[in-house]
Amino acid sequence: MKQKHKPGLRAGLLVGLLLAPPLMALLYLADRVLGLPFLPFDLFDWMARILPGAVISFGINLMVTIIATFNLGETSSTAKAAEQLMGLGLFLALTTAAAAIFFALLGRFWQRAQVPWMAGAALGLALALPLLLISQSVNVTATADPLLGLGWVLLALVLWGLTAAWLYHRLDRAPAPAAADPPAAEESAPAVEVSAPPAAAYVLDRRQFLIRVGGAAATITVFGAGLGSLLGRDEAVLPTLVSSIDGDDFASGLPNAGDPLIPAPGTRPEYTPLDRHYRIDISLRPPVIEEESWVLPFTGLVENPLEFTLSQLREEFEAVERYITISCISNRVGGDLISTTKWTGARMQEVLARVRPTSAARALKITAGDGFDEYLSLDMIANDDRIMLAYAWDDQPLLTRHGFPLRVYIPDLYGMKQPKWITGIEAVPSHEPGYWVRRGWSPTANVKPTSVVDTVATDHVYEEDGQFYVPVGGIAHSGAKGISRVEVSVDDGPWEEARLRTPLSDTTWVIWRYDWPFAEGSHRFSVRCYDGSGQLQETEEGVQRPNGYKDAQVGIHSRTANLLPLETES
Ligand SMILES: Nc1nc2c(c(=O)[nH]1)N[C@H]1C(S)=C(S)[C@@H](COP(=O)(O)O)O[C@H]1N2
Ligand SMILES: [Mo]
Repeated sequence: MKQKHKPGLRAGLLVGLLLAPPLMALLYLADRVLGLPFLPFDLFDWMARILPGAVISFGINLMVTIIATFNLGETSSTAKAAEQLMGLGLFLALTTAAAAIFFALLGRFWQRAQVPWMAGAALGLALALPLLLISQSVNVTATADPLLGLGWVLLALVLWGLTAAWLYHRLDRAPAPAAADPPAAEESAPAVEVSAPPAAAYVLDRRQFLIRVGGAAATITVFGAGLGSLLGRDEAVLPTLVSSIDGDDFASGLPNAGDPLIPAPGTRPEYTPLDRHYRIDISLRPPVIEEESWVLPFTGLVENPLEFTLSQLREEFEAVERYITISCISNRVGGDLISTTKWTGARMQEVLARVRPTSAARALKITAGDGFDEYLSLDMIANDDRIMLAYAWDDQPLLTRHGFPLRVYIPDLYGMKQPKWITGIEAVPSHEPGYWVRRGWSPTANVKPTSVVDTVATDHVYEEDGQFYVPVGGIAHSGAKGISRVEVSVDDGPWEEARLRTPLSDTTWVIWRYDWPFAEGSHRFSVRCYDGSGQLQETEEGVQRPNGYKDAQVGIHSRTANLLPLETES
């Protein structure tokens, strides 16, 4: 047997890397099957709460840019997946660093021949305690008894610590790799030799032993994660009744079905299918709220504080239906963080009439199941009967990710002002900055007019009276201000008026279409819009930041298309 060093920092790193995936897989399995907390996501969500607004907005911007630049797919789901990966990476880094430090300390201070069990348990506890506090403060998905969650986290991490201690001991006792062994032969050995008698493990050298541990870790990971995703239940999305309006595939049933203007082929669906509605929120997974245990307390400066159940909100108030486009303030010009669906809910004015705010009340503080909050001024409510507490989207109860059981709608504001998963409303004496405003975003968050070229339908060129045309089209949106005019410019030529389709409502986007007299070659199509009051959209590219706060991106959207020569009949 050769001279060898005690396992140290490097061995600890390796062991940490090997142990993290099975630990995460088991946590995931328990999360999916028993509703226990999933620490990696909690860790990420907690970081997102405590990091300064500037760091968060830089991160969001960078991610949205990367997704757009590399065309990685639909922004909100891609971003969510990327964040979830970051959560796993963060947890892996944390536990690996802990294991490395643990090994380094043992290498210096543990001289005995026994397994350092106590030290391992202490390591597990040292990690479990802060993680429990973190989970306690941000977790909104665990449905199991909190006591069970506490026990499970302690158990899982102490087991992890004990495993690290045992591995330390085994690596310490194992012979160093024999110089004569050809390393290639070792590396190609199967990871798990199931049939090998356990006693043989003791004569394995460090490298062989670690390969076995890696095999076992991989098995547990695949088993845990696989079983977790198999057994976990996902939310069913009923098919959207009225779906895409896209060229010939023209939907009826929408309020503007009779409008003669057919969108240019390739224009996004005027009514977003529910499973394609963008989604943005502050947690890696949406809070799980059970209808049976949910009530809406309406308290604070009111003469008649009440608690509403969901069925009371549905039955005791007129059900208002409205087609609505909402957009995220982080949407880029031409981005996909904007969608349209039909909302159903109770008028906030009517609900207020029941609780009767006192004369001292100025605003409503709306709190949400994920720790999000926003303020809504009573003046605004008094002036706008469209503000609603919505419980249905697309004629079905809100999906969990879109705010079940209740969310608010406030016309003309970006999504950041409109809490989902409402858990309480309180009348308060003053309007305060809400969640995103405290992190530096616009205190007003009024939607800015924006227009997008969705399509230059080069494969739908048609002839009329001896002239060829290419259909160009897209959307224009301005919150609740309406769109009065859309103009298109080709190759920086004059702005020409586009035709507008009647919108689904005065709170949705407008579909526009412009049929351009065909000319061969590469051409750039740009669009701009005017809101309902005739105000031209902002045309300079960038983010408008009066007073230093962060606001939506603005600017002209363009799309370049290469128009091939038409085949002419001879
Ligand atoms: N409780 C809660 N409500 C929230 C958010 C959130 O993180 N938590 N995000 C807001 C933001 S930034 C946007 S853009 C909209 C998006 O709504 P959607 O995900 O249903 O499309 O929800 C808003 N309401
Ligand atoms: Mo947003």
